[in-house]
Amino acid sequence: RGDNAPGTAVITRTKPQAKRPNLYRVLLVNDDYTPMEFVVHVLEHFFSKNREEATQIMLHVHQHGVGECGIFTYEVAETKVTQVMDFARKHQHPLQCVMEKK
Ligand code: NFA
Repeated sequence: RGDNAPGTAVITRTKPQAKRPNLYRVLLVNDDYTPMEFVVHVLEHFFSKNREEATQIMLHVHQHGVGECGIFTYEVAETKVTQVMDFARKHQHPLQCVMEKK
């Protein structure tokens, strides 16, 4: 009762499980108006960078036009982008944060 009939096993998995998630790069985009200190604060607060790392990334974005803040799964990357865009808008800065498939 409740068991499978003799000789009828249930196959639950056929492939070895190796499901790595798709990863997304989150980027900051340079502009002429957002204060450098604001960008450093964003990198510290939303991307857990220390002051030194945050300053390096901010300067990279300032000099090259774009720079990487981190690599995340889709859901986490989307959350970061939304948080940064909301925070920038709230402070009336034009800072842009985007994500791209890695
Ligand atoms: N370019 C901005 C400035 O000179 C600083 C900045 C850096 C803005 C990185 C956006 C991203 N105030």
